[in-house]
Amino acid sequence: MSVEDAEKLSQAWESELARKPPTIGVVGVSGVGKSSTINTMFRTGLPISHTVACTKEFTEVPLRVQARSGPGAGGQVRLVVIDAPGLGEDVRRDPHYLDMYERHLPECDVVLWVTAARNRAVALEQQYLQRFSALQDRIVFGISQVDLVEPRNWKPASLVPSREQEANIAAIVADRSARLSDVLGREVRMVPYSNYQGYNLEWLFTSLLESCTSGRKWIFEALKNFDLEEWIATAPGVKSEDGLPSDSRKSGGLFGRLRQRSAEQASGDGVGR
Ligand SMILES: Nc1nc2c(ncn2[C@@H]2O[C@H](COP(=O)(O)OP(=O)(O)OP(=O)(O)O)[C@@H](O)[C@H]2O)c(=O)[nH]1
Ligand SMILES: [Mg+2]
Repeated sequence: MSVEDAEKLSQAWESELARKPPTIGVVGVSGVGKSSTINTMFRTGLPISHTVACTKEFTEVPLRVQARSGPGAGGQVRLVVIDAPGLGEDVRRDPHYLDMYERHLPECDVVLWVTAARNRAVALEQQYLQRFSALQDRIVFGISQVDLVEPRNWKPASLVPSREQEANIAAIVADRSARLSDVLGREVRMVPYSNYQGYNLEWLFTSLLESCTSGRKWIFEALKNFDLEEWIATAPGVKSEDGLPSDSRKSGGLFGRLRQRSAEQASGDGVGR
């Protein structure tokens, strides 16, 4: 690429980012761990609850990173993650939440639809997904809380599930994917992950970056140039509604776990996915 072409690309990148930063929406039914996922991936402090439905509004979380490479090298790159209220919380609230989803989801370049590993009743999710089928090509599916899959014998400090859990997680992924594929009429791939164990978060994040299908795909492509460790959350820290410490602090965030994983793999302890 000539110097002039590189300069043009850099200007196009900057003006598109200034017009609208890459935007990822995190959605799904109440309690699956949407806010926790954002907290763990990006070290934010969004309120979470261990007991009752928590997020009530679409909440924009601005993130930024110092770009070291790619078309915007040297500049600041912005990314917006949007935390959504949980669907299915209450029959009286659902119409209002669904209106919000209809208004906000089209603004997202990519949508992470979170389901929980131990929930095998998917009729409600199937209905919601049918309603948003026009947006389905931008949806990435995550199955959260896989640390709770039976026989719940995740070895302390291990970065991967036990063999028995791994087999059950595979069965869950196969079952949920088949049932969502059936209603959406396309093959649905799902990423099993755990915020508590920092498991598969990097795979989830990469899937998000790879799933932008609109004319803004090139912006997401360029984001892949950045080292994941460079992402820095700018949102202020907030404690959970119950006053318990945020999971992100407990696990050290995605990047703390990545560092730990590299160290373990280097010493031969890690088992790849
Ligand atoms: N075991 C386990 N629990 C998790 C995980 N991620 C989140 N949780 C728990 O799931 C519960 C709900 O988490 P939230 O992040 O508030 O869920 P949410 O989807 O944002 O809920 P709403 O805001 O009500 O829609 C909390 O008790 C979290 O600690 C995980 O990876 N493993
Ligand atoms: Mg929430």
